[in-house]
Amino acid sequence: MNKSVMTTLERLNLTVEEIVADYRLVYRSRQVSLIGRQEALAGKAGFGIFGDGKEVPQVALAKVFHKGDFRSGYYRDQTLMFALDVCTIEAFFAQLYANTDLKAEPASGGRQMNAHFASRSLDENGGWRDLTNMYNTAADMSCTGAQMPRIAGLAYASKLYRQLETLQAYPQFSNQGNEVTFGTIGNATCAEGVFWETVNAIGVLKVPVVLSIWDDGYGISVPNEFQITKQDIYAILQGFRRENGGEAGFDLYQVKGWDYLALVEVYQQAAALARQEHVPAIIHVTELTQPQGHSSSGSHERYKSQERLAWEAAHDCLPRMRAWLVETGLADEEQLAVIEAEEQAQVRAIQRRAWEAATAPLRQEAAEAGQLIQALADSAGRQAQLQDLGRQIVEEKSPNRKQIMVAVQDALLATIDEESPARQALIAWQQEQLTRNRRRFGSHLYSESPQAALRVPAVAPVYSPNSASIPGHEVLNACFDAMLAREPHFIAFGQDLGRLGGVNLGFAGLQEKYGPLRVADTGIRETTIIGQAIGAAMRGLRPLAEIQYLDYLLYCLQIMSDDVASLHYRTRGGQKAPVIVRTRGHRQVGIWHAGSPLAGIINLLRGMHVLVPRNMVQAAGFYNTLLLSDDPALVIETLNAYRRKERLPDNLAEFTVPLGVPELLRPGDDITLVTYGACCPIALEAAERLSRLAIELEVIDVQTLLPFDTDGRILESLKKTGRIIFMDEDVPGGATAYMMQQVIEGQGGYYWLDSEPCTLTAQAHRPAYGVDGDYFSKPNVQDVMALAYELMNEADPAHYPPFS
Ligand SMILES: Cc1ncc(C[n+]2csc(CCOP(=O)(O)OP(=O)(O)O)c2C)c(N)n1
Repeated sequence: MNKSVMTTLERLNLTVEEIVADYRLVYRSRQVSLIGRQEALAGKAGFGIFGDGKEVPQVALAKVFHKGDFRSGYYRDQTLMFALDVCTIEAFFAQLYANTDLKAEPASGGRQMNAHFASRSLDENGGWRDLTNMYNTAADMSCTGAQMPRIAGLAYASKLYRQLETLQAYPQFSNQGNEVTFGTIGNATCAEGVFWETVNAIGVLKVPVVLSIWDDGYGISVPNEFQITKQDIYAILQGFRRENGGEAGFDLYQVKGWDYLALVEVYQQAAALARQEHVPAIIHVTELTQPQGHSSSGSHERYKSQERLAWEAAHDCLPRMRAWLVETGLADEEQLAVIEAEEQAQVRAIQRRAWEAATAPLRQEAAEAGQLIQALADSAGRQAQLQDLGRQIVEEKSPNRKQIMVAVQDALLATIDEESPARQALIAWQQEQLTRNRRRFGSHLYSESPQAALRVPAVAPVYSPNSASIPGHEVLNACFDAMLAREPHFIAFGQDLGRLGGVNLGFAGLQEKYGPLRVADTGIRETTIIGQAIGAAMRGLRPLAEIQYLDYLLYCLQIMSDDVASLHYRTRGGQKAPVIVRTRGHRQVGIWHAGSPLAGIINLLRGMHVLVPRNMVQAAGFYNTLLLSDDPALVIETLNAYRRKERLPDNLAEFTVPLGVPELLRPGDDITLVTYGACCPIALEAAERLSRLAIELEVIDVQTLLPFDTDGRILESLKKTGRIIFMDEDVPGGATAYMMQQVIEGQGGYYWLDSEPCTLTAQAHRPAYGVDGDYFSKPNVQDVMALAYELMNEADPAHYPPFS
């Protein structure tokens, strides 16, 4: 063996066996890609995406990935996942075939496309496993760049676990903050804003991240020329470089993706500094290729030139590593040929096993359905038609559940006028399968653990003659103080939250009391404020992330929707991020301080709870509930309640407000008015005035939009009144339409209506500035009165003659 190679191996602490084993893995991973693509193109998978051309840097990365570390990456990382055994090859194929057996496909139970990796942080009961004893991978998403924001938080957790004395008592989450977060991203995705926002946040937070950019020159068909200024991400990242071993900034590395030894060296250096000194690093891995093109959706010959294709063939990291092994004498042709033959055979055998495992249960279900349909044919009039249906489903080579359910329904429709035990048996089987499939594809949208928010016991507030009346912001301040005091994992951050204590002073004085790590300021970076919370929560912390105003939630709605809200669902209960997002809105003035885009929010955030407390005592009760629960939630405080005085409950730290339970604010017999948040005082004032006109409004505060009135209390009110108005400050057809659907359709309110159900909303435009702008943009007391009166006039014109 070449002497200089030997010296390098010694320096890097590498053995020849290890290198050959790495080559074996690189080759194996390539086989997975080749066979996987064939399987997808043969129609055995809906879609296939693979990590070919990116194998060698990933075996180098795997060497420095320790237990307790986290990966937040994307669909090209199969080799890293195989190296760490986070994903076995059998599990990779199971995911390709959408196998819904969680044991076979532990990342998502068949819910995610292939190459969407996830380790299981939670046990079967939703409790945390020892994260320091496993290789962790935050669950992948298909949206490019979505893996970035949470990197800031995953790494931030290491900083807190290292620096906060009180957290040393929780060793299942961290070994003194020694964990590194490894991010991966494609070159083209570096054109997205979320990349830059995250890089900046990591630099500001000074947290241990090693971020790899896999640069293969393209984003599907679009070359770097159209993606990145100067076509060179490394050049434009230079401003982030740490100067002369200083404190601020990143260490930047550039290395060729086929150069095994150089890669090992770079990863060793970067990971050691990140681990020991929390210095972040960016590694630009260049000259990577994509031998099979982007995915199974098309071929890259359509958009890459002959020259480029020839260049890729010459730089493909697999043959280059092979040639290097032979040239340096680390391995010989014969030895490599044996390895390759073994791997070809093994991967093929594993693929076949995975296909059998994925399809056998479906054939079994098809056989059961076929037999039941056959039995129905024997007892029914339309024998030939049913026999055909039964035979077709049984003979289907790789049936899916959709085909089975279609056949069962067709059989039931064909025998609609018959009554027989065979038909009853088929109906029973259909119902059982529907229940199973709903769970198979629908479970874990919310926590199902003993800490689920809906399981937190309600504890009523206690008042005594001594209970003080204080402004709303002081109520919250006392609440947050108590939360910080009793729960060491609870941390809070946001714009102006630290030194100032928040724009409405909810955290005033708490940074001084609990220190700048537990109550922290952040930059103006809504997406990565949420990312910081997601990552921290995935590592056992309990972050409250503040978004200064509701109107700015749109900046981070994407990541809340794609990551937080879907996390528990897309891992089928394997991961959770119990983030509390706090914001405030509704009742200030102007287009961007008084909006209420609730329908957008609740429709995008299924998987989170959305709470809309009308005052700060209710808000405090919700925060107490959330801290006891492991569900993520958004709390929207109402802007005009900070200065209003409220009585402080004596049991401020213990009382809880249950989710999904509306509160009756004022009883009445004539019309039910359903509302929430800042509309509550408006509804109450209108009710007071209407009472003088002999119209009694029953005012109900729903309090939480997600979940919505879980016990059907609004229906009980509607049964009494027969008339209902849904009111809020969203646009027409917004969250009022949702509330109407929940009550009229969901609770069966339709059957109790004496008048048409109404909505009272803001105008379709944004709220105009000023008192009058607000008055004519939002529903006001006079609007409520006019609508309520109109309903009564229609019902009883003699008693309620038209007044205008
Ligand atoms: C937000 C978003 N936009 C577009 C896509 C479609 N898409 C999937 S992969 C991809 C290209 C990504 O290129 P790059 O980041 O260089 O990674 P590579 O696939 O080359 O490894 C695109 C445009 C997506 N998944 N998500």
